[in-house]
Amino acid sequence: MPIINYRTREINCKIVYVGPSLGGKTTNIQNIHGLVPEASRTKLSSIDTEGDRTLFFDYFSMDLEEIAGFKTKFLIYGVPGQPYYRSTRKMVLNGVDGLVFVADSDKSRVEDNLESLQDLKEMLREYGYDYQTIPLVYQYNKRDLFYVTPVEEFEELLNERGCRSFEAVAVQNKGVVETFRAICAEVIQRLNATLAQQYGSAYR
Ligand SMILES: Nc1nc2c(ncn2[C@@H]2O[C@H](COP(=O)(O)OP(=O)(O)OP(=O)(O)O)[C@@H](O)[C@H]2O)c(=O)[nH]1
Ligand SMILES: [Mg+2]
Repeated sequence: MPIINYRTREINCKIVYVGPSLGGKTTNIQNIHGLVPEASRTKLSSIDTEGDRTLFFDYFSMDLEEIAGFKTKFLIYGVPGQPYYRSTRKMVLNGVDGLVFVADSDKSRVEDNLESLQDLKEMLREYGYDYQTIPLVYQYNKRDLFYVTPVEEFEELLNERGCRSFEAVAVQNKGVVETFRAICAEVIQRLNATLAQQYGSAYR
């Protein structure tokens, strides 16, 4: 559920990038951040160890146009993918409105993708969120590698809900915007439904 503040007429929607370590979450977020005009975004905060691994989490926020008279913001987060940082991941998932699962197409990482998805499902359950209905988009990243998991196999292994999915080469900024647009559209759709419910027929 997005945070809707009726007094200040503000809405915050939280989008979280999840997936195995080194799959490309931070790369996606850096690229999106670079595309948003400076005036409508905060700085990107990222804390990495050596070797690109996120130590804490990635975060920035961006302003959207008003929706139904509400100032609307997207808060974009990337979790640390390493198994060791589960408590940070769980904290970041609190209040999530939309998820992007960035899978690593490297053939040798099939198990890591599966483990990461399992871990996500467990954390959502611990919060009482419904994995079957939460807005979710898949990104099959690193399609530039030689030995990749075929898309059909990913669809079967990971995408049991039949969510929208995108192939990507995040280092070349391919598929990054398409993925982001898709999750934004799903989150906005959900938000509109929520507002319509609360305002009834007065809301268009
Ligand atoms: N070949 C290739 N490398 C990529 C691609 N996307 C990201 N990488 C590289 O993969 C490494 C890890 O990328 P990150 O974006 O830091 O991965 P992450 O998912 O944030 O990793 P954690 O923070 O540990 O969870 C970096 O060296 C990237 O340059 C891609 O599409 N193709
Ligand atoms: Mg990272």
